[in-house]
Amino acid sequence: FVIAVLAIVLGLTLRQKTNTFKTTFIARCERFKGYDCENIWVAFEQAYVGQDACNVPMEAYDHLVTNMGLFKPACNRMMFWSKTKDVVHDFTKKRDCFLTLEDTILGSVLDSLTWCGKEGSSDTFTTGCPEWNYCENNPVRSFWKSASSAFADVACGNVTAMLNGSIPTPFHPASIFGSIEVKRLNSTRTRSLNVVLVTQKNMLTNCTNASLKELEKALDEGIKYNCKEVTESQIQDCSSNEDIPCGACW
Ligand code: N1C
Repeated sequence: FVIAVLAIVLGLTLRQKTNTFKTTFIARCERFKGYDCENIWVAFEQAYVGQDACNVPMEAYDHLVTNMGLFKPACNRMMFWSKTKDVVHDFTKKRDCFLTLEDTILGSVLDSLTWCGKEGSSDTFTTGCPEWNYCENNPVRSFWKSASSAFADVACGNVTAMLNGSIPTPFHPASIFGSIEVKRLNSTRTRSLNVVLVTQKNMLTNCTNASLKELEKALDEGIKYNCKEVTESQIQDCSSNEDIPCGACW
């Protein structure tokens, strides 16, 4: 009897977890008008539910990411980033100059969430899921790889990337930006990649950094490369001053 009660309580706790996660998913999704969020949830959940949490490849999200029309190109306004999440989103929250993956419906819904499934269970778990580096094919990492691919595939015109000038190697080939997005930029759609190297007062790196030469080399031939060192305070000034036109921020 005690075991039965425990099993029911545990069952309800797990059910609760799925519901809390799903509630967050649907609530965030509904901030975007004109989408069927229940339908998006079903397509999302089928990627990892019932699967081993280290055995969800990025292709598991193909249906969600490629068949549902959730990524629309915004030529000349696309913004990529690596190791600059806070600066970038502080800026994009306040100004309408650029579009990041987190401004699209899927990126916005799943930003900073953790989820996984378990073999033999139809629940979504939010604890006990593998860390980012614990195994390659975990549901969270595979999702960001998949969504980033789709986002880079629609990039067009002049695209921007904010990289971190306060670390020794601003461009990491193994990051999502380096391993997925840069490789998928296509010269028939994308004219240039403009790196904004975000620096602090005590600048550690500048545009001559060796890792940035690697970035330039990794680009599809025909895509122009530019790099500019911009201080964090310059970016913040532009965030808080609507009178500065987007094109004059740096
Ligand atoms: O590995 P990264 O950066 O180079 O990935 C950033 C790159 C961006 O251009 C985005 O388009 O890839 C996309 N992306 C996200 O949008 C995103 N949102 C939240 C990649 N990762 C994202 N996250 C989380 O940030 C993710 O769960 C992981 O933990 C970090 C990766 O950030 P990074 O190493 O700074």
